This record gives sequence, structure tokens and C-alpha cells, in this order.
Amino acid sequence: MSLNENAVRTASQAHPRPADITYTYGTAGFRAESAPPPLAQQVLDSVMFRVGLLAALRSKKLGGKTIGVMVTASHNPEKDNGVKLVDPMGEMLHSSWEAYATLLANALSDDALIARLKEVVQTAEIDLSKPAKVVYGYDTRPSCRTLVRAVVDGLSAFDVEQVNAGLVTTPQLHYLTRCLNTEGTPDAYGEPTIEGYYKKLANAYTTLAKGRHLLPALTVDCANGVGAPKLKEFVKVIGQDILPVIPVRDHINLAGQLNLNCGADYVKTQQRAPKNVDLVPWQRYCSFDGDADRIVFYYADGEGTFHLLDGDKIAGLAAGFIMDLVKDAGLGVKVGVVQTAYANGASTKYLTEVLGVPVTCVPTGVKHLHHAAESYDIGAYFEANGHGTVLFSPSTLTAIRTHTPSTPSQAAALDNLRALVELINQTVGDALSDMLLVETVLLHRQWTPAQWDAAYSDFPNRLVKVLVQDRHAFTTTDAERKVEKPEGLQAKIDEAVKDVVGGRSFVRPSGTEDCVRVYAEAATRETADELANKVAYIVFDSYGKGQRPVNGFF
Ligand code: G16
Repeated sequence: MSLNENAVRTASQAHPRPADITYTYGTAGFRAESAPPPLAQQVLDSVMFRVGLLAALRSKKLGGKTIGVMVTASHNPEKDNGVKLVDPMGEMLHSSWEAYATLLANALSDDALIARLKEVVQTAEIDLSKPAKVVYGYDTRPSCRTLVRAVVDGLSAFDVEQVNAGLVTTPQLHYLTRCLNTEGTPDAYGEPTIEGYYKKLANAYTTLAKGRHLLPALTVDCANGVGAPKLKEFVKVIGQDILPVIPVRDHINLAGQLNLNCGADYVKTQQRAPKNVDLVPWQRYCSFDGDADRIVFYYADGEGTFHLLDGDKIAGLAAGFIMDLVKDAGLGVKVGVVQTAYANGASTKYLTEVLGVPVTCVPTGVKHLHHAAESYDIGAYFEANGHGTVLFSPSTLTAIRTHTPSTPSQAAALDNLRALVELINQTVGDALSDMLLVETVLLHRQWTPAQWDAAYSDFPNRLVKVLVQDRHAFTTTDAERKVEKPEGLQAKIDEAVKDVVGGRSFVRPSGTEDCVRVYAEAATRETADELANKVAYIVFDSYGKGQRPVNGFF
């Protein structure tokens, strides 16, 4: 069967590509750079259409397996948008297909697009006569409606079976994708509906919470995003008596509010509570990001000092708890943790020296962490920014399912482990599921956030953004810990770090925003800030754009 050129050409004419933009497939798919809403749509309209075409091809390549498409720009401002592609088991699009995505997105004309499509069909050896199925969803951004239509036009050009998941969190879309692909098989992941997702999580959490003394209510900053209605729907299913939560920053209909001075990214990078959320000392708080795939926790002490419990702290908490459960259940499986260069040095030290778990460091991006975690029996992966989950290998799942306990306490631990497998979204980082994981551990340990925090003290650190003329001129190596290009930059960073006690700093181009990120960590708050500023100026002075920030701006 050959390509229906007429159908593609006609559909493509309705989604013209702006001539002056080069699209790149970034850390988590395509994202539009800052632009006001109408422009954001124009910039992305052709990309969305072509992503629809690509999703159809990917599904055909995999013999009709369902592919997921999520329209979101996650932690980015409301005026941006983007798209993430999901492979059949709920993981990110296989990296070998990112080049095809870029190829299609950058075809300059309808004819060029047809030619590129034929190229992809040939190179990837796609049988066009195979069926195709795609599930798509979107977050609360005002530009989603139009952009989703463009995706649908792309799908329709290939006569794809379409499932509209509607307004969903990104992890819900990943969940649905896996459920649709495993339904009716021995690996069935769950009911392929949002109600099914809520029931799965609610049943698991109810089992894990049974007989435990309830903790004070958790305040949840929903980033004014899709996490707000979804959290409320979930609480209706599970009940406030089992999960007492107080949603705040839940205004999805107020223009411009998404991720504004709130949400996981704001809290993590600013190292402060969301604006207008006054922290009651010692109480637990957490923040989702715009599409609810990240979460960070925090609290204030008696003096009102802010304390962050980020992805690193979640990894330590989860790994320690799972190791105890595995041991108590009498299972001989091993836990490992995957981090990125952003992981605080103190967390890596805690994991390796106190918990004694192996730690792997990989480049930023869930796609890298997820695959690395698959090599462990139980692999916990978390980015410091709060994006992560825990994966159980197939043989570990079998062991957990079939193990016969020899004592009542082994049986109890095994029951908890089985519920934990259901609670944790194994397709991708999921703010709601991760929130329940943390709540489970705190409930079982009867810990306050301060007790959780006491495991280790973070080395003071600072993350800043530098606007540069061309972020693509920056390349890195050694899991992003060293800059390769521009040449000579790494030597300058080394020089800046050399005399700083406990100093560490690295520079990498963002894959979701038009900037370069600078991370620095040191023995004291002052020296960490100084080092971050120094390295940021090194980058800005040679490669920056716009006005030179005044001292202390970075
Ligand atoms: C995405 C990725 C994350 C990554 C983040 C920032 O998150 O899924 O793995 O950490 O972007 O990436 P970068 O530093 O390259 O901009 P999200 O929540 O925005 O989808």
C-alpha cells in the first residue's frame, strides 16, 4: 500500500509551516518558545499536524499498537505549548524516532513533507496497510483546543482509529496508552479509563493506609493546572477520610495563571513557597507542575525557614522504604537509583553510603532515566526537579506475585509491596501517584516532613537560566557534567570551581526552554550563589543575548 499523497497534501495545506523556524525535538518533545497565544499556535500548528502523521506511522510500524499524544508544555508558561509522544508501554517515544519527528517538522513545503514521509516509511520499513490507533489528550492551556485539532487532522490523513482522552494529566495519558495496549493480556495494566486509573490508585492506597494513624492534611499546590480538577476527582473517589488534602492554586479558568509564581518548577528553582501560600510551621505541602508529572514537597520550620523536599529526597525516601519492604517480605531483589547531574551531592552520598544502593547518573530527561532504571530489579528514578517514578522489572513482578511468605510479618510486607506496585505509575513520573507514594511512606513511618528531611542535609545549590544567542551551540558529555562545546568554556568553569569549598558547577542547554541552565553547589549558601553567578556571567559574557543582567540578577 502506498502513501495517500492527496489526503496528506490537502490536510497539510490547512497547516502551513512558518518558513523562518527550525524545530528541534527537545527533552520531552516539541515546545514553542515564548510567544503570545496566537503566535504560539501558529508556531506549533504545523508541528502538531505532523506529529499526528508521525503518531500514525509509529502505530503502523508497531502493528497497530496504540500510540499516545499529549498536548502540553508542562512547566512552561501558559503562553507556550508543546507535544509529547508516548510509546505503547507508556514510555516516551523511542529516541530512534526523534530524528523522524524533526525531519517531518522541518519539511518546508507540502511536497517536501510528502517526500520526507516516504523517506520515513522506507527507512523505518513501515507497512502502510497495517492499522493505526492513537489516544490523545491535552492540558488546560487555552491554545490546546486549536492545536489538538491540528493533531487530529494529521491522524485523519492516515485514517487512524482515534481515542480522545480529553483533559488529562500527562501521566494519565501514559497510563491510558499502556492500558489500551495491554488490555486482555496477562500484562493488563488496568482499566483504560480515567475512572480505572482513580480506582487502581485508590484501592492500592487504601490497602497501604489501612490501620495507620492518619497524618494531618496535605496542602497541594496544583500550579493552576490540570492537576487541580484531577486531584479533586481523585479525592471524590478515595474520600477525604482516607486522604485528607487541601488543594490550593487550583484556578484553571483564570487567564495567565498556569505555573505563575507557583507549581513544582517555581518552588524548586526559587527555593520558596508558592506566592500567597503562607506556610504553617511543620505542616506538609507539595506542588505539582502544569501537567502534573512532577512533584516536590516542602515545609517551614519554627523560624519560618523554608525547607525543600525535592526529587532527590523523594528518591531516598522511596528507596529506603522499598528496601525495607523487600527485606521484610523475604525477597532477594535489589534496588537501584537513577539520577542526573542535578542531583544534590549530599543525596548521592546518602544513597550510596547510608542506604548502600547503586546509583547511575544519566543525562536530563525522563527518557534517559526510565531506560536506565529498567536495568535494576527495582529501579527508582527521580530528577531533582521532582520528575520520577519506580520501575519493577518483569522478573521482580513475578517474584512479588508468586512468593510464598513464611511468616505473618512476611505476608504483611508482601501485601504492602503488591499494593505499592499498583500505586506507583510505572509508565512515567506522576505527581498524583508520587504524592501517594510519599504519603504512604510518611504514614507507615509516622514521620513529619522534618523527620523525612533529617535523612541528610542538601548542599546549598542554585540553578539559574542564562539567555544565549544559540543554545544549540552548547554540547555536553559525561552525563551533562562537562561542556564539550563551545570550546574553552569547560576550562573557565573548572577555574571558577577550583577554589570553592565543596564546589561543583555545570552548564547545559535546556531542551524545553530557549536558555542555558547553570547549576552550582557549594558548602555554604553564599558560595553556592556566588559560584552560580560567576559561571552564569562566564556564559553570558561570551554567548549571551539581551542586556547583561545586573549583579545578583542571575
Ligand atoms: C521535561 C522533561 C524532564 C526535564 C525537564 C527540564 O519536564 O520531561 O525530564 O527535567 O523537561 O528539561 P530541560 O532542562 O532540558 O529544559 P516537563 O515537566 O517540562 O515535561
